[in-house]
Amino acid sequence: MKLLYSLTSPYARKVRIVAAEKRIAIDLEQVVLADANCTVPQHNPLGKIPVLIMDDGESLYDSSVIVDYLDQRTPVSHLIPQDTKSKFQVKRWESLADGVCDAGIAVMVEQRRPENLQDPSWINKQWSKVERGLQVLNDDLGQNRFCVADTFSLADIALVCVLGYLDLRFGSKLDLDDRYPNLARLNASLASRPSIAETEPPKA
Ligand SMILES: N[C@@H](CCC(=O)N[C@@H](CS)C(=O)NCC(=O)O)C(=O)O
Repeated sequence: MKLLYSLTSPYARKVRIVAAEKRIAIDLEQVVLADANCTVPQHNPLGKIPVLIMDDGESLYDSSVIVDYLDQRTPVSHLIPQDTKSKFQVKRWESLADGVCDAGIAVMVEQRRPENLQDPSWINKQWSKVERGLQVLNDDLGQNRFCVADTFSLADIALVCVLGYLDLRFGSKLDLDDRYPNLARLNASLASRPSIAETEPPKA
């Protein structure tokens, strides 16, 4: 199996962390989506990463499908709980964390356009999704040790990925420690876990 990814993609990082936690060996191929000859659209018509190319040439996307597949591939340390209630709590955390990523990326893309073409109301709308999403995640986490059912899961992984991405792109604008202290605490406590430390995005 081969994963098409980039070092800064939070969705691809989620897959890399899950593969490491599950001890599933995957070849990694870094891609540059902006390259004219980038092969991603041949494997994912949406032209997005991550894409997992299976040994028979079939491909899987998006990241939530890939992590579900990897989690079911081996019974070793399930990251998506078997119990239905916890399973859908974990999936909701993942959806919200990924949705916050989507909004953060939308802000970054807009801010990279020439200043006179940027739409401040679009930026504000997307940024308010980031802030509302983080607030709900922070409140849901409360003083708990992990996001769901007192156990390390895909929810914690998705959280670490969105926080890593927002830190990379927006740094102190996020004000994580003061505004979302519960998220900051869990993020710090997971930082030295090998699967997480080894996939940290490079500072721009
Ligand atoms: N929902 C998708 C999102 C994937 C995504 O947006 N990836 C970004 C890179 S971080 C991308 O490929 N962007 C290129 C594009 O949107 O054309 C997933 O979870 O895999």
